[in-house]
Amino acid sequence: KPSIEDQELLEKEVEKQYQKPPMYNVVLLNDDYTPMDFVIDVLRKFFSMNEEKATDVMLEIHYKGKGRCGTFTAEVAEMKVNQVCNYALENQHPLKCTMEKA
Ligand code: TYC
Repeated sequence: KPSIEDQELLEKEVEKQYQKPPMYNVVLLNDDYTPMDFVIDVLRKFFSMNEEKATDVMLEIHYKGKGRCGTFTAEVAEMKVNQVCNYALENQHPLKCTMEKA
């Protein structure tokens, strides 16, 4: 039979889980046409990366096929994906951006 202390610990764990919202990675996909500088621009503009970090992430996407731009709640991740998709469309680049459960 679990002790009172054990039960209290368990309740605290359950409570913590309810307070944690599900998180999502915003992911950029590689393609053959989007200029590297444009991807760096996107990472700096929408994900607040400095030049060095943005270049690292861009190259990771370029060589590995995809890369994580950041991790957010569902609402914020959706907003980032929309912003990036619209910006790519406006500039006529085929850059693809999606979100996946973290
Ligand atoms: N592969 C592109 C090129 O060689 C660069 C690129 C990087 C494109 C990342 C998309 O998400 C991307 N110009």
